[in-house]
Amino acid sequence: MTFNTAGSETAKFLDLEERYGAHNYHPLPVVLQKGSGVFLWDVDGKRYYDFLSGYSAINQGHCHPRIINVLVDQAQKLTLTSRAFHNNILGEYCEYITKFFGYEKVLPMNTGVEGGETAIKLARKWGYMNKGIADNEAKIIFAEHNFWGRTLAAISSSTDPSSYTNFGPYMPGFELVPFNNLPALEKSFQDKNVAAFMVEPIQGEAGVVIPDDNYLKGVRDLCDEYNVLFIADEIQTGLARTGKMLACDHENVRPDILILGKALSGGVLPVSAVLADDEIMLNLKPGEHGSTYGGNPLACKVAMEALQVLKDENMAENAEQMGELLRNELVNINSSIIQSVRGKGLLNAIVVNHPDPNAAWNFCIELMKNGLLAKPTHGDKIRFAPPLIITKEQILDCVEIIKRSLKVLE
Ligand code: IF1
Repeated sequence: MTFNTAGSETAKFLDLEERYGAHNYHPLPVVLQKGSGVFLWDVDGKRYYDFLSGYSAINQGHCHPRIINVLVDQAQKLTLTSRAFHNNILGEYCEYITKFFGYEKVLPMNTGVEGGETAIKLARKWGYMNKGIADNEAKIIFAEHNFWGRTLAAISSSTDPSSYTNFGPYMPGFELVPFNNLPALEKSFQDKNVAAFMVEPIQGEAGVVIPDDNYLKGVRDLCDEYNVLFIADEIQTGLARTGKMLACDHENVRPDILILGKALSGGVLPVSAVLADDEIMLNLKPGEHGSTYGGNPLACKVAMEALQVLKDENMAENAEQMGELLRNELVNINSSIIQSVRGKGLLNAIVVNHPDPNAAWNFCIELMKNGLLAKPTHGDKIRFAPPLIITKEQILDCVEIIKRSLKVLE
């Protein structure tokens, strides 16, 4: 890695991680120590715009004062009881989040991938109990280039070799169809053992891939026609990121199972949730699913405040407007290096067009030097996803940083 860290504390921290931490990531060489709103500060006190937002966990902005207040307040009272006992916050949270999203029940978990695992268990059990699928025959359909985490089940549905290679054997009962392809989906539904189709409304890890208008409506119709559950993974697209509270709201579509994570805690602690109606959720009996931390009072309090903040501060509307502005400004740069700009709300990506395969990485290093943090994915794509509280003035400031940084590639 070529980045001059002389005279700063940065090298010391990079070295510690390198020496004692597993090498399962390749971060930008920046060491952060503080965050507030749309900004991050490194160990030398340099300020950056955050254009990743913890992979969309920080929709509400870093250390949102209302969320942090609730966190600190509840942390001084009660943090964890396990589900062996009741706590005085869980019930209130269940009522709050089910009414917020319009489902009969919620199952609280911690990470996004656990939400995905939970949804698949629910779909399989519904397949056996409600659809009449024979024992151990249930199938779940996924879209190619899906990403829902890194557990053994999640990598078993992956089409990305770096996710699955050398980690087999894989989970049976998973099948793939192309994303944004309703005829292929309908073909897969001819199999009576299909219990569910699990899909991201916009594919995040794949590089912010937006399906055609009415794709989600089409998925909803096919699922109804063939008695297949529609599982929406809104872990990344949800919670105002794309300009609506849920990305499915753009098409007024209601999934049978909704998975939420990331910004459900505003980036404060891992909180995920699976929402469904009784017909699906009540198949789960005591002892059949759960987790030590799922539904803990600290997480429940934080999640309620994180959701309420999104609503009170109209973050969906701001995401819609600022996203529009950002994409227009990026398109207007008219640089041959930016091959395309795409996105919805503040979930955006650019595709870099340059003969050097390291161009996107080098561009991100230059952005970093100029005070903006973004990360390349799949070599040539860069996600631009700031916190949803970003202002017009800040977006325009960021566009100037992007313009200035492009010069390094020219
Ligand atoms: C990492 C990307 C983002 C997700 C969707 C479930 C999960 C994720 C749609 C699992 C997680 C992450 C995790 C993060 C990188 C990342 C990511 F680069 F892979 F594509 F966000 F854009 N469903 N997404 O996007 O949630 O268990 O991690 O809480 O470093 O692995 P989790």
